[in-house]
This record gives sequence, C-alpha cells and structure tokens, in this order.
Amino acid sequence: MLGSPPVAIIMGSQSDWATMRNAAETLHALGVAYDARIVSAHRTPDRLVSFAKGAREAGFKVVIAGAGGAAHLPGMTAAMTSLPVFGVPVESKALSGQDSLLSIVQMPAGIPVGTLAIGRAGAVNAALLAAAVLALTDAGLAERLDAWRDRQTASVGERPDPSQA
Ligand code: RP5
Repeated sequence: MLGSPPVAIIMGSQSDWATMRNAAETLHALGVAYDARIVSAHRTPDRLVSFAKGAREAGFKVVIAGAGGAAHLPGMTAAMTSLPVFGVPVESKALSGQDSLLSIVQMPAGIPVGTLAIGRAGAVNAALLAAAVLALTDAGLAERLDAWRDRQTASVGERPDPSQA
C-alpha cells in the first residue's frame, strides 16, 4: 500500500513520546509529514515484524526509532528493512540512557543503525538527518532546511545575557 508519509517515527512505549515528540515537532517545523507509532520489540513483536517488513512498500523513506533500556527496536527494525534507520536512545531511569545508547549503537557489521545522542538532542537530530536524506531529492525541503539553520544561527547571541540562568 502506497501513500504513507515519508518518515515513520516509531517508539517502544508511550513513555518514549516525551522524547520522540521532539523529532515530530522538528519534522513539522520543516514541513515533513510523518506517522508516529508505538511499536515495541518486546511487547508487540508481531507489530514490529509487520511494520518493518512492510515499511518500504508502505511508502516510507526513512525510519526514526526511539527506545530505552534494552533498546532492540532500532536494530530489529534495521534487520527487516533496508530503509535508513536512525536510532534515538531514550534516557532511561535506571542508567540515564547509557543502556539505551549501547544497545542501539553496537550493531554488527552489515545491519546499520545511524545512532544519535541520548534524549532530546538525539530526537531533534534524527529528524534533521531524516530531512537531509529527503532533501537530496526535494529542492524545496533543502531550502527549508537551510532556512531552519539560518534561524538557529540568528538566534545565538554574541554575549551571554546576565539576566538568564
Ligand atoms: C522500552 O522500555 C521503551 O522503549 C521504553 O523506553 C522502556 C520503558 O517502557 P515503559 O515501561 O515505560 O513502557 O521498551
């Protein structure tokens, strides 16, 4: 079935949304459509297989996958699709996301997951990378991405504001 938005944002749990919404908001700001879904490698394994094996045929171009703890979602997704997969380590309570990071980043040669930073920074940057991939064949998006960076640059003051913490 064709017609899905270009980016799928998947996450292992509702509790991951607080982090992954940063990816969604960044894509929205860039005018990139996405579909956000809960897909747990452990609690809904059949949903994972169905999503990952059908992702390309569904019309997705890039997958952003966030998970915490024993974070197998990005890697298992990458094992079942050759679409680009960007992994976002969600900050876990027990180990501050170091478990998530190591679970996602240490993929064996042959099945890549582009692994981002722990937490919000990783979610925002996963969205920016997804947009950069799509911008290779979308001149309008490339312009919006450049404009986004220009706004970011313009927002950085030259000196610290003593009134701000
Ligand atoms: C992982 O377990 C999820 O990605 C989440 O980060 C973590 C905790 O999930 P909940 O117990 O909050 O549902 O599968």
